[in-house]
Amino acid sequence: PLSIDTARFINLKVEDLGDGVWGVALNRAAKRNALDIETIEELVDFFSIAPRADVRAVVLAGAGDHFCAGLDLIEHHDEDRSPADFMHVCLRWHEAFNKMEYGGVPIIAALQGAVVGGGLELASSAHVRVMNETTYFALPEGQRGLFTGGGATIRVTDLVGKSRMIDMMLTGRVYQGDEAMDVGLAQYIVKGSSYDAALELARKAAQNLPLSNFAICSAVSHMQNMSAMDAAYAEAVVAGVVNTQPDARARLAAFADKTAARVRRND
Ligand code: 1HE
Repeated sequence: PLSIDTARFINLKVEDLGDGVWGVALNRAAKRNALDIETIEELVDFFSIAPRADVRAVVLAGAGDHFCAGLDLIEHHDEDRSPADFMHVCLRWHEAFNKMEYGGVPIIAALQGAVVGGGLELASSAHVRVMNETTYFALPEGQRGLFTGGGATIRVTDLVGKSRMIDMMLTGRVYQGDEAMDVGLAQYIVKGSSYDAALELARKAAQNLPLSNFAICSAVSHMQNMSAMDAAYAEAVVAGVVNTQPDARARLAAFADKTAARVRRND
């Protein structure tokens, strides 16, 4: 496996949290974790290495009171970019976010405060989103004279559906609390620390076999881009590999000899 040199990250705080769980936190609280070029490059870096570095799950977080304010508007203003320049910026965002969504390493996002614009694009590239009472979601691009460029047209639309996506962009609608849950922006809402809750989920996911997690956090996304026929075929092929992995035999044996936990309803 590759090793991860945590010291080389500047805008990200990268930490080994033990048992294969890693923390990746946007670390520019003073700028509300706005996504500048350097931060995106560091995300590309980390998520290029993670699948080959025995990373079994990631908690994706933001330092301070807000998860992420989206595109660094000051950098964008100062750079006064050409269309081609900004296209290439967006392509780097896609590089980072595709590596997250398709990389096969479970990513649990811990959300607090603003999850807006590109911040929502980043959050929607994670596999699980945990919010709390402070979390709010919006796409302010329309109001700023901008458009989404980091995959929101695909991933946020997947989460909330086309009509809600267009409404968010047109009117700047803010979703928070149970309503945000109901429309699909997050899968968990907790009182207090979304980080602690996300870490607990990451620790749980990290106990699965890595090859199972690879399939879950890569194949499902790939299959969405396929025809139903191709997806069914790909599913059979993936299951052929995953469901016969030698490491699964001990888990199957534990079920057979009745030592494995049974699936029960919640109390
Ligand atoms: C920033 C950014 C930023 C804050 N780029 N510097 N995204 C937005 O339209 C969201 C813009 N930000 C906000 O609405 C607010 O800043 C927040 C709700 C996130 C936080 O509010 P608040 O009152 O806590 O902070 P603040 O006083 O507004 O900002 C604190 C500092 O963070 C300040 O810098 P300072 O040097 O003056 O202290 C802000 O300039 C800085 N800051 N947000 C740069 N976004 C690939 S296309 C994607 C398109 C988009 O993402 S559009 C995103 C739009």
